[in-house]
Amino acid sequence: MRVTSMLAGLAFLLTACGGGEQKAGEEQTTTTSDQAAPAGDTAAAAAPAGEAAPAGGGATHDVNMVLEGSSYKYVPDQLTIKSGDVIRFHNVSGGPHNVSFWADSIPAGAADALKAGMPDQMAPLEGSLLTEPNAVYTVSFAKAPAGEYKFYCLPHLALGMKGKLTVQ
Ligand SMILES: [Cu+2]
Repeated sequence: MRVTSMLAGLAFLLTACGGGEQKAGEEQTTTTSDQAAPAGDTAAAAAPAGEAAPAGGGATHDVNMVLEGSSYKYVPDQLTIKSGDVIRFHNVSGGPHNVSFWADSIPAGAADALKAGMPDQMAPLEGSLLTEPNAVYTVSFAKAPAGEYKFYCLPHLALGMKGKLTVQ
């Protein structure tokens, strides 16, 4: 019974996702202005490379999950990493948050890498919910194929909380 209601909930969320995707145009605008600004974001994303390498030998990147005003977002919501790197998603404010990947918006072979790299999945490609303040969800991109990975927050998908990752 529980499984049935969960699936119904998922179906609803997936439907909601279709509507959210249509906002792509708005995102483009935001992206452009972000790139124009000499924000600290870029430096923060680039800084971890080289130092503080995790066990796997890759770099560690940090992404905050926040509620700013009335908008839920990943900060940064776009980043580029190398295969073998690790991303630490921090529950900063507005949680619970999680990290889910769209099965049709990741490169071929990526699902297997993420299956191994995402702990405590609620469903395939769906990271566990972070309910505790300051909780961290770490995703390993060991053996992750190069390409674009689009991800979203399950509780806040309808509110546009999503991001894009490029693995090199
Ligand atoms: Cu969220």
